[in-house]
Amino acid sequence: MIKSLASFVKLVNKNNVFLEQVRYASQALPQLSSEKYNIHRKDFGRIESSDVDYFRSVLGQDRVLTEESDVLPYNVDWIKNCRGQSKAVLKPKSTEEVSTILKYCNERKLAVCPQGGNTGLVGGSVPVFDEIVISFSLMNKIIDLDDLSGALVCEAGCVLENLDNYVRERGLIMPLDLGAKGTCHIGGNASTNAGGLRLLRYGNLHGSILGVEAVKADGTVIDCLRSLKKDNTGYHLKHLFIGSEGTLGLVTKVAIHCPVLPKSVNLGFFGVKNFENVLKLYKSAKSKLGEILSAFEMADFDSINFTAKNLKLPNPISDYPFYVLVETHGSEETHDGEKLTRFLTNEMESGLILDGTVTSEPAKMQTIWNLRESIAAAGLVGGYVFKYDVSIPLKNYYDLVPILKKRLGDKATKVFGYGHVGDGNIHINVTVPQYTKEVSSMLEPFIFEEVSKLNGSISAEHGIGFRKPKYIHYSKDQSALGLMKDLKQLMDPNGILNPYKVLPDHI
Ligand code: FAD
Ligand code: 2HG
Ligand code: ZN
Repeated sequence: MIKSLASFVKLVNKNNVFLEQVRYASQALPQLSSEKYNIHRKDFGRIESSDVDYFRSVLGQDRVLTEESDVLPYNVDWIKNCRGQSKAVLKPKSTEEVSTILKYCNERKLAVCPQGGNTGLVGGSVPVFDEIVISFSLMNKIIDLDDLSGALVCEAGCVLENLDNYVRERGLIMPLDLGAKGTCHIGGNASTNAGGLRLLRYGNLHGSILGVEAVKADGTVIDCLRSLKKDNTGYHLKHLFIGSEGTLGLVTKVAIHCPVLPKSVNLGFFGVKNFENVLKLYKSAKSKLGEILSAFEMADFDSINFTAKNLKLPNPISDYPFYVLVETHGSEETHDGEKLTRFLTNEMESGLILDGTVTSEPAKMQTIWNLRESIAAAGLVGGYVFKYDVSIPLKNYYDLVPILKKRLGDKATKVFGYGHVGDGNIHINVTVPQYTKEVSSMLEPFIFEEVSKLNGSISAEHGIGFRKPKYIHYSKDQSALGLMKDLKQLMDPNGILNPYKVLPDHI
């Protein structure tokens, strides 16, 4: 049954090729963030040549970048919406160096912006004014892997895909996977509490991360780098650094639990008539596939069609209003095959699945995943894309897409919705020929108000960063914001860590 459903996928695309192509496709630079969003510089020190001399004395000549052309890529975010004005990039190689740099910056009140792979989608990874960029790209050592417990300990600058390749060779996988895996760092993942494609199965990073080492603003190294699954000794401090987007401390090392490499993997890509049927299919997948279900993703027609056309990727099935991607991770091929066959037979007969392809061949699975993972980049080809990563209770999950289409009319090239159904997280992308304040103000705060009315969260994955502090109150109560402010004051009294991000000015 499964084999007879399989259709042929001709082209195999190497992962992340398009990520880089899109990133460097346009030479146009975004307007300075401070001007675009009318931000006022806070009262920080200004970097002087004596500071550069000091940094060079700690890091050496080569690991302090000050040439404008060298610094530029660190000033511009992936989506090309934000541009900072940093004059210096520091590239530490050890925790001790990070600590020394921060102690100095804190004393001089020099603001810093930590940067991992710079794939963040909310402007958090680039400076706004002249914050000094601290890049983790040279802190990329794997420290230890316990293949019995699955605990991996590594430095913050390890690229997620490199870690995944490393642990796979040893019978394990990383507990998270995302389209930016070839570029993003594990430290960036921890700092954003990244979700991704298999959160449904392996949970979020607050669960998978066993411990962290982080450096506070004053240079104090906080050692919470335990590799234990259970450790109830007092406050769970690691959580302060997971998802705080570099505003409470700089993550220098991570201990993370890696699940066992599944022996049997299957991937289905199905055409579905309407969104109601997507939800019915999800319910059925949960009950019929049970513990082997590892991903349940959906994309509407425009998401897939636009991506296939813009990035010249093959769509292995014909056109449908909705697409669903179902993946299983299991340990026994026959057992998984039987379950999958039952699910498919049932849902093809019931009409929930109109057509589709199922495969366990790595190259074919890669082609399907590549199409899904490339949706994020498709909107950047020849234009600009407003991105939202909201979570909404499932019954209203897709409601905002038609509402926004109607609201924007021909002001938008496309409005499409896709995402992690299993996590209640939809990505809404609005593509336009270029960024304009007019479209921006038609979208914001409207979309956040609607999400709030639906009891959702204004950010399910990408965080608050630079772009959303003024909207955080739609998802955080005043009492919680007050505590966030107190924690920030306690851990970073001079406010030098990633200023203008996450916390709104007035709480
Ligand atoms: P950066 O972008 O460099 O930084 C992100 C934030 O973390 C910034 O605020 C930065 O200051 C801070 N930071 C970085 N490193 C450190 C550190 N060591 N210590 C303290 N603070 C630090 N996100 C998802 O959650 N799920 C997805 O499925 C997903 N898919 C994506 C697909 C594409 C194609 C792209 C471009 C992005 C996607 N993202 C996704 C967003 C992004 O990849 C994640 O947020 C990722 O975790 C960022 O990692 P990074 O190393 O690039 O961090
Ligand atoms: C995804 O799930 C990412 O593909 C990116 O979180 C979403 O770019 C986006 O809107
Ligand atoms: Zn996502």
